[in-house]
Amino acid sequence: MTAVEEHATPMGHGRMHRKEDARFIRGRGTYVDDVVLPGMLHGAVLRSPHAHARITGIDVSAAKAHPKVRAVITGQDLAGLDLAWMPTLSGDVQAVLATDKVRFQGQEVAFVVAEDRYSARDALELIDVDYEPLPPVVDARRALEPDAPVIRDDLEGRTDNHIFDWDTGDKAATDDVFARADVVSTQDMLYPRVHPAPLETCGAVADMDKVTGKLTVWTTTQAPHAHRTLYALVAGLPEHKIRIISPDIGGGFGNKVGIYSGYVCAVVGSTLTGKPVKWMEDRSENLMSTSFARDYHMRGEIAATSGGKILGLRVTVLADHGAFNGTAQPTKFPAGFFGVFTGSYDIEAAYCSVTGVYTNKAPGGVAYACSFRITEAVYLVERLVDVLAYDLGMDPAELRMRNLLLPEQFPYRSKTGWEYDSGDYPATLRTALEMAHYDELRAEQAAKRERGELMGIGLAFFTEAVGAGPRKHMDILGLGMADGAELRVHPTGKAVLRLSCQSQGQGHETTFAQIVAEELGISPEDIDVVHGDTDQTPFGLGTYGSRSTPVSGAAAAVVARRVRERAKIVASAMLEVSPHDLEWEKGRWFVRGDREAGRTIQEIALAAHGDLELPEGIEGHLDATCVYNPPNLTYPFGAYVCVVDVDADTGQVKVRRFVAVDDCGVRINPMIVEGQVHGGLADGVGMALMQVMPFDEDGNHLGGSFMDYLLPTSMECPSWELGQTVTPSPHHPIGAKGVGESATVGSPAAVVNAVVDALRPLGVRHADMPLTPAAVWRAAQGSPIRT
Ligand code: MCN
Ligand code: CUN
Repeated sequence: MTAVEEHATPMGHGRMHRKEDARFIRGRGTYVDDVVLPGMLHGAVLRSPHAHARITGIDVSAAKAHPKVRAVITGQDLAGLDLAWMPTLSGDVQAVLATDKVRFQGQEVAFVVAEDRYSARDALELIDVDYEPLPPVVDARRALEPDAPVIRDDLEGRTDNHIFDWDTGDKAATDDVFARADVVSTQDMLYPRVHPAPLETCGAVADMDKVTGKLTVWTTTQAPHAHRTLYALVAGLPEHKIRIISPDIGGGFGNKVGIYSGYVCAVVGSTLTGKPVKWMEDRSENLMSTSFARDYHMRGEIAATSGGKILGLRVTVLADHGAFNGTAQPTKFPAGFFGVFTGSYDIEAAYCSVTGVYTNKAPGGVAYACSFRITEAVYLVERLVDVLAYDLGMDPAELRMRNLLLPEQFPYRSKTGWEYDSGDYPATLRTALEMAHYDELRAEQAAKRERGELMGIGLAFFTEAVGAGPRKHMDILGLGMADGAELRVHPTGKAVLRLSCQSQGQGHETTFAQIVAEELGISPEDIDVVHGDTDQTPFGLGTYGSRSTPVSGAAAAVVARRVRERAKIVASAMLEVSPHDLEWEKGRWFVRGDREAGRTIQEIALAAHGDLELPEGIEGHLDATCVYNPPNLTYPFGAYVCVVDVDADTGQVKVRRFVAVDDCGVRINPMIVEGQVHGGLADGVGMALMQVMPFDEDGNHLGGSFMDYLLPTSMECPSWELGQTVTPSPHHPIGAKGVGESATVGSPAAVVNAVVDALRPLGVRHADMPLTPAAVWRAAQGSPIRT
């Protein structure tokens, strides 16, 4: 048994090595592109070169004449099948293949199915599309101008680019607080458009079996069950004849929540040709056309007393949703969970309004470790607190400490209606400040400033809301946000846990086995986790918004406890005592007062399948199922301290240190949690310093490769210094909160706050991400500084 480190608990929660890594590090994973079926054909997508243009004609005859081409599909062909448009996750519609217009550069226009990938690509060149270019809307602020071109003229009666207005909080009370505040600090800021860019791009292998009528789709999806239901609704296929398999996934980060045109075209291609059809995007296609993240233009105002007591927050947001409103948010939350923008502070009033607009850019918006837009919300409030500290001439740590919620205020109902479940915020911030040696850092900074050197210390304190539902308040396209789990215990006491969520690298095969192991006292090695196959797993909404641990993790614990209760009844028959006289210790039931008289879970499992006369309530095995509908979200939180050195002459930022103290309640596998935090911190450094999806004024996408769209590497990252506090969630069966997105949510603000702090002697109060050397240099030169 090498998989368990010696300091780990032998079973259950602990730093167990990841079970799935045995195949990943040997190159034995099975990703969508590894799926090869007999007679399989290959699809390729023809994409629009224009950001906005009317299609006046498509000639596919030359492509069809290509000797290796089996089918060419256009929007008109799909219209004949009533498949030209598909619903988006936000209840809008999106073109599968364009019929009338193209609305962003890279939009899908035609699909070629050929005998091999190269021929499919070659044939794209043979398709002749007549475009009549239209002026594009690239800047969200342009979208609402009266003379702006109307992007979505496909929608009936549509005369502008407005999608939604949404607000939250109490406007009158907030205005009131602002009217009597000593200080009001205002700051415009942009959270730029970024892309999740997982290592594996998106793709699908669709196989329509005309004999059985069964459609099997191997596909990159974070939510296989939701995809199946959507295929059923969109294509009118019977749901029991659809099987979605999400095999090993090479990173999701939100990129694999939605359904993309290529998936649907692969299904249509397979239906038309009678052969399996594979479609895999290349890197540029992934960066150009699949879900973006952020793109929030925010104006924040923070009101406070001159002594630094924060009174209120007022926020307006212009949200750039691209050409189709495809963001994956629970239906009642068009701006996601941005409503938690009041952050971790005890304030009197808050109000926020968000306006969503169409632009000629790719749709999307769930993506990139966003916790449903909490990344934007945390960035806003944490930047505002620093701006306020700047205006008040106060230390940002002291300002935060003075305003953080106190442990006795939990459960805390925020001014925008969120019920934070648990926390001891001051303790977490203190831990981070101590780990960083904050006072010494400030002294070092003062000495450096004397010498004209730029060193910055940035703080962020974040609160997240993860684990959507409950289903009563949260659904996606009418599907309530709950998750199922099934646990089978074989006669020999080995178990199989079937889950509705799906790992993209988070280590579910390990941690979910650990949850059951802890509950039942079966070794995690003896518990297999099955996920990502709708034919093999119970219904549920999948993995995103760090909801797997809060929802499916709870389901796993509950279903294990059900098995334990069933085992108790069987044990009572075995021991010939009343179930009431039995007591549980990890792995066995024993007779109260007589520790020797007991039966292990393995013995009980065998007996349940054997010839024992089974008592009422047990038919013959211990298996159980459960659907977990969470009573509330879980609210993980954390305190981050970032230290940077800035070279004023080159604008180069070096992240020297990064202290991250996370509280995600009970940690199932501390090593996996730390890995999640490491990844999220790297993401945050990337977004703060280098990542942005740029467009020129014609709507040309300028970030179509990793030469243009920069991702952070180990070179840009310091050796992370992690700490923890543990405040269990009171409503989660094992007290765990989600953590997968925490570090991405909290870290960008810490990095930006550090860089702006470094530039403080130059009078810089704010600078927008990404803080590339050019941006930092310009800010250091004094123009343009955004105040
Ligand atoms: N965990 C734990 N103890 C806790 C909380 C979590 O041991 N208290 C473990 C979990 O059991 C799980 C992992 O940490 O193995 C992450 O759990 P959770 O926070 O529930 O998040 P999800 O599993 O739902 O993962 C989704 C989240 C999201 S939304 C994005 S985006 C992101 C992230 O995970 N995408 C990732 N981390 C990623 N990590 C990898 N490697 N790849 C991605 O695509
Ligand atoms: Cu917001 S990206 Mo993750 O929820 O899959």
